Amino acid sequence: MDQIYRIRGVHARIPAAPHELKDRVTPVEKSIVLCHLGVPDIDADKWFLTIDGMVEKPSVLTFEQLKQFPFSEVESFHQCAGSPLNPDYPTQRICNVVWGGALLKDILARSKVQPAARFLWSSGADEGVLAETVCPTYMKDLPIDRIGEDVLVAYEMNGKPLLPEHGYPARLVVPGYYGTNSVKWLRRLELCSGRASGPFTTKWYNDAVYAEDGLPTGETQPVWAVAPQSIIVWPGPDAKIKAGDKQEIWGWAWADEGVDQVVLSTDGGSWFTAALEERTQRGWQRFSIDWVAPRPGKFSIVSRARSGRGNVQPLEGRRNAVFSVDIEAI
Ligand SMILES: Nc1nc2c(c(=O)[nH]1)N[C@H]1C(S)=C(S)[C@@H](COP(=O)(O)O)O[C@H]1N2
Ligand SMILES: [Mo]
Repeated sequence: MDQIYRIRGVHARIPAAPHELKDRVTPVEKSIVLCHLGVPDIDADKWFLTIDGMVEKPSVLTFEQLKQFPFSEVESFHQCAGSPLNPDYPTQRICNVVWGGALLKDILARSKVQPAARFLWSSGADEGVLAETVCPTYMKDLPIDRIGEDVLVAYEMNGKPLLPEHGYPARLVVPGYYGTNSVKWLRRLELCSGRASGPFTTKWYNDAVYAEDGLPTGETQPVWAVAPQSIIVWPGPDAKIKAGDKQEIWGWAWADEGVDQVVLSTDGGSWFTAALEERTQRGWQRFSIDWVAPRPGKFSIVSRARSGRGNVQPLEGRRNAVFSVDIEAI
């Protein structure tokens, strides 16, 4: 049967600006939305999920059966890697939400994954054309070792059923990985020995690997784990700041493996270490520092995060380049 669509073609919600992201848990209406091919219209009563490939017992789950698995919630940042056609361009398409649903490992345990399986391929109900490439489905993959504790087949976002544009009735959620890996309107999970074959894992979403000297090595790596990144929430570009008064500069920082340091600069040269909270599950982490604008005039405030593995945000030229906000003290 042909899929019915609410919206055909690429669809996105205008992303909230960093200074609008004051809530720890982003309300759904301020969360990011990115649909490459359209928004399919799916009836939960007719929905089913096929689990096959390198498993002992291929199976099909209905929505009712999905809801019978133990329910888990995971707080996680949720970030779009940006346009696959322009992967190095930095964006701040980010939010932090609470996903609810069944643990993927529980679902797969029933199907008995064969030991030789290395990747999980996941496909959505959507199909269409992106940049003149015919996409018979939206298909992504992830290494089997990643399934671990917190990958979900989610049917709730912030305690409510998913909206159609967020993947209703059920989607994959890979906390800590770029949003592109969290396949919406999930239809099929296939266990395989190699990487997935569609355009979203071969043509797009493979980054150049750079050596220490900043030059490309000629190798590529899948757009999976989220690199360290940060945004300044306050002050925003329109904040009124008085020179000589103490201000709290604050924002959010995140990385797949968590962030262990955030430094800030207000003078284009020296870096100061901000206070940084511990992370909760896979959520973003708040950082803050007190600052006194030494004089009236313009300042560019820059934040730079370091991940638990010691990776630091680049100053420019990559999707996770440092964030800066231009403000004026009076
Ligand atoms: N089936 C399907 N899943 C998808 C997409 C899509 O186009 N089709 N877009 C991906 C991208 S690029 C992102 S950033 C996230 C966005 O999830 P959200 O719209 O719920 O925030 O969904 C991912 N999952
Ligand atoms: Mo995305």
